[in-house]
Amino acid sequence: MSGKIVTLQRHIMEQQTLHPEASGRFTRLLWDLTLAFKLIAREVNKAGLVSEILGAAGTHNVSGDTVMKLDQYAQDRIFKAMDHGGHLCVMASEEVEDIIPIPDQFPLGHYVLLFDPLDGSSNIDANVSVGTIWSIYHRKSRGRQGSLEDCLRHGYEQVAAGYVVYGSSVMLVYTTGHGVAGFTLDPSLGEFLLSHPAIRIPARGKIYSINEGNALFWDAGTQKYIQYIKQRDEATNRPYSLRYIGSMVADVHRTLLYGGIFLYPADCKDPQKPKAKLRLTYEAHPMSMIVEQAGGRATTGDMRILNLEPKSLHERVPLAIGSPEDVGMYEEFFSGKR
Ligand code: P6P
Repeated sequence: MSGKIVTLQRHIMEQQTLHPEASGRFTRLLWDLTLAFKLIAREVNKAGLVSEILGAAGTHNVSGDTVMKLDQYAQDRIFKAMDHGGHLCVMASEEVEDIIPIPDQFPLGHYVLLFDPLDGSSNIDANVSVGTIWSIYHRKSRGRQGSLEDCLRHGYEQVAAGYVVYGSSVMLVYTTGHGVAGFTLDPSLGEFLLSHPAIRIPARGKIYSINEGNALFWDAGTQKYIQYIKQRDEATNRPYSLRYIGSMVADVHRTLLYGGIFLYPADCKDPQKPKAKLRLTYEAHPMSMIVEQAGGRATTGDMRILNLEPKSLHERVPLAIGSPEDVGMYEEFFSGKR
């Protein structure tokens, strides 16, 4: 292992050389985004103190400041880090109904930022890992301000995607289309240091991750698949183990590193109207770019996630993501071939 210490900033600069057309604006965009992540990490780590000692969100702490809910804080931090840098023409957030224009007093840029500021935040009071997920696109619209058209894109148009998982350590994982790298925050330096230079997902895993509490509402193919991987068969390396955190960033991060499959299928209580939960724009697209760049796959069951183009900002989609052999087998069950 070379003793070379690579900071995220240095890695981003190196990635820039892989994009001859890059002007440095993209690099500075990522640097500004990284500052927001460090500030969010600091607050998330204090969360227990805030809710137990300084008062729960929505109250006032000892210094009289209003204690923001952490997802509001994360939303606010990212907006304030990104609204003035001149990199973006528009933003959109899982926390905000409509697109977020760049304030008139600030310059506009060439990129579009879509993000989920704090995914899994309902777990925060139990000190369960939560995360931030983000996607970057080139703008598509002409004219001054960006528009909804810039935000409703096929997943394969993403220029970059990444997540930060605020867990036992704070890790940032991202791709610009040339593989996947992981960085661990060194709080003493305030720097993300390269800890996983080239993440590759195992071809097949032994872990499945799904909310079994919804089992009665899954489609027949999903039911059959889950039953299959739970049966004992040493020759085919079964049964799989179940791991489910209930925070997508943490569940997908484990799947990326250990292999296996994460699934959030549609709720088919009403077979005529299947209901999905995860957001295409803010969760499925970015995570799918990352996992595909690491050699994995991501599907609705019968469509590649990155081929989908949302009709609305908060569109939801069923998702199966992870090791290529596991996702491929799931698709066979989903389609009824097995
Ligand atoms: P359930 C968190 O609220 C989230 O959007 C994802 O992070 C997570 O995978 C999913 O919902 C958990 O949903 O229904 O299992 O609690």
